[in-house]
Amino acid sequence: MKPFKSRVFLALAVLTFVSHVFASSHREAPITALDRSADITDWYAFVSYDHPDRVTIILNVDPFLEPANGPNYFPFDPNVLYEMKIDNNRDGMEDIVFQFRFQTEIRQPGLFTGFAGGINGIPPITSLSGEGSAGLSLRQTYTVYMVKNGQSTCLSCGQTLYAVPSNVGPLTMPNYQTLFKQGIYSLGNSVRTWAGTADDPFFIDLGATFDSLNFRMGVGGVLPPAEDADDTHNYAPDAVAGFNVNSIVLEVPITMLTVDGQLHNSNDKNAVIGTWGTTSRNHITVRRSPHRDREYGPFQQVQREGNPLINELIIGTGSKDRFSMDQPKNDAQFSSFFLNPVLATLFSSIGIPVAPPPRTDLLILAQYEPPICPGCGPGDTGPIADMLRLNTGIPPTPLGSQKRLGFIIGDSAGFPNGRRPIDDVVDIASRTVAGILVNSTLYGTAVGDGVQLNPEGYGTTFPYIMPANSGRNSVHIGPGQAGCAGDPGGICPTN
Ligand SMILES: [Ca+2]
Ligand SMILES: [Ca+2]
Ligand SMILES: [Ca+2]
Repeated sequence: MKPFKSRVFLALAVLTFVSHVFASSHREAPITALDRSADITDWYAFVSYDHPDRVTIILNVDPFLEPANGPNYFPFDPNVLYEMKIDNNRDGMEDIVFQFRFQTEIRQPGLFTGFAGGINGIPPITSLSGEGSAGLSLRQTYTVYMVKNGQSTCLSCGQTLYAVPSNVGPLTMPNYQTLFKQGIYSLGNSVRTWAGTADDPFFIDLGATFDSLNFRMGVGGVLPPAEDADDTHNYAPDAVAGFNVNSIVLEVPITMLTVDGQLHNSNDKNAVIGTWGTTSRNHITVRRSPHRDREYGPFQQVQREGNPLINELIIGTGSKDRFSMDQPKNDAQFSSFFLNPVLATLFSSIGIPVAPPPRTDLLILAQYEPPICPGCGPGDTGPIADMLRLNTGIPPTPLGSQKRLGFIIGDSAGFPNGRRPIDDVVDIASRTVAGILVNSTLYGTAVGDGVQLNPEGYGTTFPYIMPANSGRNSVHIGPGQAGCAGDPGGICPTN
């Protein structure tokens, strides 16, 4: 186990009371901490910045992929069913499901590594298929199906989709950006897909967070106004910097998702969809050494993610596996967790004013209601269900005008109206739990970890993520190392 992971593991083991607090969903539940390829790290859904008639959905799995970790790097698990689910009639049950399955081939079985180039007569890898792909020994293809009204439709059939491998290094993959772009596939009807290893867009000062909320900024993690207003620099080290993640990205027309197949303005309740991602495995695994395992039986859900907030900040550790494996429509069983969230108590104990329970304001994350669904009346809320709700009638905020604090400061195309890679979920979620939506004057303390952005940047167009970090040449950012503003030499604080 690597030192970094050891530290994370220790923090998880010791600080069980905050173990699920912030870390997006990187190893947050007991079962998925042991089943990393089925571990959903993050779930995003937003109206495409440059196609306001489409929605982009991102399902990220398999946390903390160290880019140098050869020789096999990070294939998707062919035994996992990866799904994106959409509720479009407010009953908390899926109406449309996009299913992804991966297959692995070993094209150079005599080779010691999954990827080679510029060595032993093998040319550098410049293509996912055909000429220039010979060194791509461990190669994955994938299929995409859509299930709607009980009918399963193959969206990928007729072409071969290749997953983009991790960025091994410049000798093996001299123009990785080209491979990244080759992974974009049009499936017809304005549907596009991309799958592969990418930079993890999530950002957080994980070490400070797990040190019992020992943030480095100000007193008790309260950002000074100038820093809080700065969306362009980090003031604390991003613990996820330089790590990769496995990413599945899908872009579909909004008309493919709404209940009646139409576009709606933001005041129409039918503009709002509920979204979540799941991973599942077969009911039975039979071990047959020295032969491969065999998988049998219907799929069983391993994990789900809708809002990063509810999964991470609200559900108690003892209920987390049950939460992971259950359906959103059954989430009323967990309602006590968010009507009186433990995290609010923690904030209160370090001097941050918090709204008193019961916290019915947090129900906007679990039900269809204003302000995310202004067209929803009392009869439209649906069951308490953790889904990332997206009002498809709210146009995307142009790239230069997007704010990391999203919806809570008026950038209404940001979390918790859907979620974009730019959204600073740690800060938004902290402030939401404190009660900023109840009263922004009383409970609007600028809680934050000082990490404001993904140091690897953001994609400006589909697939909106950044290429994987280089195995040979990428670095991480820690306390005392370069990568932060505000200190001489851009050194991240150790305080
Ligand atoms: Ca439904
Ligand atoms: Ca990153
Ligand atoms: Ca932050």
